[in-house]
Amino acid sequence: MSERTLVLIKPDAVRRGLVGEILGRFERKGLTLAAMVLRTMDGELADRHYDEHVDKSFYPPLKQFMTGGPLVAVVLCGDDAVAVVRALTGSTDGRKAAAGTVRGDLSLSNRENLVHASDSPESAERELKIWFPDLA
Ligand code: FUP
Repeated sequence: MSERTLVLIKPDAVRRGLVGEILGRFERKGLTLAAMVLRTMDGELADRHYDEHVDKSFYPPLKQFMTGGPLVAVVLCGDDAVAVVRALTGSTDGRKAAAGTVRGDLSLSNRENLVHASDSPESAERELKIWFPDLA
């Protein structure tokens, strides 16, 4: 069933020149772009986006990282897009993520892990409203 999901290509990926590499993996899989913007998160947006994490001990350095430079926010569409994008992204810690995934191939960090991807269709709808409120 066709779905939409939110992907953030994080500031480390922009800094390292990996936006094309990462976006290309999703495009080659067959997912299609529905929206895309280069944007720097402010603290308020970070707190909304990471609502479930704001009280965690790792949140202050995560917030500093995520607000520290521009990122690329993308809406991707396709069959089971949420699960497919999560599979291509890999597990959170780049040191442990499987080879063949974005994080497994390109990240050596549990924080600077290149990509955010919505973890459920419900999260995707919540996050899409935050990042692309005008998208139909
Ligand atoms: P994920 O769904 O894989 O992006 O991971 P989580 O929602 O669990 O975590 C969100 C972000 O918090 C991760 F992408 C990186 C950061 N994080 C840390 O910095 N330290 C941790 O111990 C766990 C997560």
